[in-house]
Amino acid sequence: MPTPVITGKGVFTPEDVITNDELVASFNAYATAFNEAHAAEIAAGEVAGKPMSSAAFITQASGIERRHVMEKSGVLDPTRMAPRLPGRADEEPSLMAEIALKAARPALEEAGLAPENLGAILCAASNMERPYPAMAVEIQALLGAPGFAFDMNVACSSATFAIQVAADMIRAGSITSALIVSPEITSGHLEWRDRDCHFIFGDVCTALVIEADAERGFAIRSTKAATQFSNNIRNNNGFLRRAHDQMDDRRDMQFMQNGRKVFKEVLPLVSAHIEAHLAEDGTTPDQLRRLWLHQANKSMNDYIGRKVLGREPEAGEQPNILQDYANTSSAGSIIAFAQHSDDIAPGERGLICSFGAGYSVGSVVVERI
Ligand code: CO8
Repeated sequence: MPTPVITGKGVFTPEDVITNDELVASFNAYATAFNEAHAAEIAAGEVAGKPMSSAAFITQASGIERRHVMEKSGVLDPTRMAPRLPGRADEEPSLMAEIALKAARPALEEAGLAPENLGAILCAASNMERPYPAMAVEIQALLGAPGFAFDMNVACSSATFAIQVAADMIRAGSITSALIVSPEITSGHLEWRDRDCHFIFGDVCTALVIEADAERGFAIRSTKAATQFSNNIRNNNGFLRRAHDQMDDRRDMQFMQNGRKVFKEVLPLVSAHIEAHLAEDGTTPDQLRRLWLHQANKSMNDYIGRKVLGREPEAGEQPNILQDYANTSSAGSIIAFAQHSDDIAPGERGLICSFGAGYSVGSVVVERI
């Protein structure tokens, strides 16, 4: 059976950066204007006043210090609070396809693989720019790749689940190589007017190339995927929207979560998942040189690192990138892997793990060749 090997990694990072201070200044200007405009209703108890946000809270509660976005002026405009991303004609490349290419090209270059030799392309992300035609098929056309391509969405676990799918196809012999791209334009579906979540997300695109029996890279020893239904992270936008009686823009058409419940429920789920996966793989925690964890919250990662390793993780053993990128959904653990794996020596092992809406947990044990 062929061994799937990660041979190329790519990260496209948008130029625009929003610091916590900039974000909070814009939110507080919006909240102040809202409170002034609704002063009478707020005083009568008919409308809830908007409490102010705080940069100190954001850093302490999440570890996030800044985030990259595709377009910051619209997000920071207190009268708009959404990115300015003009619509495109059908003849033009879609925005997600465009950034997918910017991550895919360096990944293919590192792999030394021409797009004409790709077997499959998976676009794995938490939201697609449109339902169809699949983003992945457009990316395939722009790259000039043969074979087949499809989209998949398992929210934050999209990339690790895609690694499992690609690795299984390579082991089964139906393809000999795959490109996985995760273009996450979270700024489009985050409610920037909600203090509880306005700081959480950022935009990015990651790419991985996986090939059969390559002689360099990271061999995929095993993968494990699991899901368990929960309403605690939810977005109710969808194609039945215009069929519902209430057709206006509701809050639940954007990202919604009960963050505290997610925090409490997902931690034991993930720790148990990783422990079971390592046991099935025959890898002991002390054989893991590095953990590339999902990037949602620093305290969550500290907890998972301690639980999996059975001790305090040493510096560099469990790198975080969330301070610079915030939560980039499915791309987070892949950014950590792409930016913190070059020093892993042949024979050393590591674990990529993502978790989030669904709930979903995906993990991958890799070994440097
Ligand atoms: N500034 C000041 N105070 C605030 C702010 C703020 N910005 N926000 C909340 N507060 C207040 C709250 O109102 C609350 O006040 P009170 O005690 O008076 O009620 C207090 O601070 C504490 O609030 P929380 O209990 O909510 O604070 P936490 O310590 O729990 O921290 C976190 C909040 C950081 C959100 C934390 O709960 C967390 O990280 N949870 C895990 C979240 C997570 O991992 N979610 C995964 C989501 S990602 C995913 O699955 C992908 C979805 C698809 C992508 C969508 C893209 C948009």
